[in-house]
Amino acid sequence: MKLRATELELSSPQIMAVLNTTPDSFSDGGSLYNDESQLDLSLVLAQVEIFLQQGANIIDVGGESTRPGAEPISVAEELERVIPVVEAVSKRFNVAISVDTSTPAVMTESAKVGASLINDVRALGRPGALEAAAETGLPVCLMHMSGEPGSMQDDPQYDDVVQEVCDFLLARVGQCVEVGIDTGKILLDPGFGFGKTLAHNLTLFRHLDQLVALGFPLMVGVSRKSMIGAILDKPVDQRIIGSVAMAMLAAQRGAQILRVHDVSATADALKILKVLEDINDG
Ligand code: PT1
Repeated sequence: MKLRATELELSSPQIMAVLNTTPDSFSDGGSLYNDESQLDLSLVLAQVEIFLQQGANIIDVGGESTRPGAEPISVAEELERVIPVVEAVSKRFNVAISVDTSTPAVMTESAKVGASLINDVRALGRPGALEAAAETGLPVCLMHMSGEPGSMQDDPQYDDVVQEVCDFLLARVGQCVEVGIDTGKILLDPGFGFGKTLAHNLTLFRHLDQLVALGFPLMVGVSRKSMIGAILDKPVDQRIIGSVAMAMLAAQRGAQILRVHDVSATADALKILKVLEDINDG
């Protein structure tokens, strides 16, 4: 799959580092803001440099929080947060940049300033998103979410969560193909924590092979999420080891992109996995 500046090697698991431009991220809120509560591009570039030294392959830039309970922001506000960051990172570093957005205008404008991948938790479901994404020519990651962040955890229900997530994602792939997005440019993501109970998340994880079998590169994001908090009974600042363990298991089960906050720890875990798998190959 072709991403700007780098041909992404998806045969070995890639690390996507989360760069939150929101002042209220659930795990690292506001760390890129200066004392005057302004998003500070020099802090952004310093953070990206650290991520790259730690082994990140992709930088995921998001301006709208989608954690449970989060409310949408205006298009103007999202553009104002995201576009300068994508532009600055793209000018400074030769790294693939993904833009975590559901907003057509943000897709269009980010592509112009150097984004390599559109990561949409609403699977291009907003009006105009399919067309805007197709127009950019960029690869897209389609994620499953049941409901909207503000209410998605109120009472999630499925008859068969694995089947329903697979059916939803394949239907969205169909929509993409209809607007001219090449199937070779599509990634899928089951959307851990997006309108799912702990039991739903665990069932999906146990059956990750069924998502891999759909035939598209799989993205998995479990980093620091409440599902890990629920298993460990630990607050968000004590979920790193659990997150890395789960990311490593996802990689072993065939996930090609791991969306993480803790790049260095995840990179170590993946190195262990890689040498073990190389030994199996030899
Ligand atoms: C994800 C993802 C994402 N997650 C993709 N994009 C978030 N492709 C943002 C919790 O339960 O998994 N895949 N963009 C962050 N969203 C959440 C959801 C954060 C749930 C926290 C929780 O704590």
